[in-house]
Amino acid sequence: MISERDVETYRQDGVIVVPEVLDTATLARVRQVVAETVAGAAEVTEHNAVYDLEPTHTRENPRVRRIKTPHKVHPIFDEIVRSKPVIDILTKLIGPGLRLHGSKLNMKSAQYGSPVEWHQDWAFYPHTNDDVLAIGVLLDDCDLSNGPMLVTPGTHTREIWNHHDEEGYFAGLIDPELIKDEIGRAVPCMGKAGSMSFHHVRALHGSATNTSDRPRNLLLYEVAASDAWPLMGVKDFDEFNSRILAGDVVIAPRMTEVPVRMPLPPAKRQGSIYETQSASKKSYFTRAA
Ligand SMILES: O=C(O)CCC(=O)C(=O)O
Repeated sequence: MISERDVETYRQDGVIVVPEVLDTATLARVRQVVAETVAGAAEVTEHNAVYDLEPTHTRENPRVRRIKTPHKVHPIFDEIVRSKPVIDILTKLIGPGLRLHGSKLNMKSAQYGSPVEWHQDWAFYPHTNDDVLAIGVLLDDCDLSNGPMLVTPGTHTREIWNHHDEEGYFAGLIDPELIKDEIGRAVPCMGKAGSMSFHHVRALHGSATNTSDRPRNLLLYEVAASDAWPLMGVKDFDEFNSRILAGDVVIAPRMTEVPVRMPLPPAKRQGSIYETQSASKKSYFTRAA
């Protein structure tokens, strides 16, 4: 599915987009599951274990910003990340031992879908080594108009920027004043529905509000080499190992020299990245009214 040149580009830039990895039948099935899950939001008025809601959500007019941990919501999400084409690509980029760290489905609805401020995923979940990436499965055709994820090539080998606020609490975003140049060099991850982006856990990225009249749903999987262990610890060893995607259980984490800042003390507003970031005044992207 990817060439040696793609692997080289990933090593150099920290991001690649692989066109149309997901077949059309699976894409149709997953869209159906997403539509059914979103319809269920008419039953809720507050964020819960499944839904992160847009600030303007009501039961009459359900507005979902994120489906949390979709691999726990419906088996199709687990099926996709364990499918052969995806494992083949991950093996080339990370190696033969793989573990799912987490998943999320960011829904940027037409006209109001929320932005995600500039950050590095590594600031949220540092590991013992940085053979960790996120897959972004485009569930809709994505171009500049519907809020593509923007990633700055080459930042995956740079510093970990400060993601804390003035009082020292984790804020989940970087002051845009500190990264003006890097923001200017960001490239959009675009493509046809079914394409997948792969971005390194330390790569700087963010994305704007969707002001177009088309949705932009992005299914994200965070995947680590199985010998990369989360520095925040492992609460349930069986559950941890149930997320192995390829290779054996590992109890000897590989330690490398990686720059780390812990996401502690925890964010004032805990929950999804949207909640965490919303406590900060240092936003870059404009929000829909
Ligand atoms: O939805 C997007 O475009 C960006 C997602 C992201 O960076 C995140 O959720 O960590």
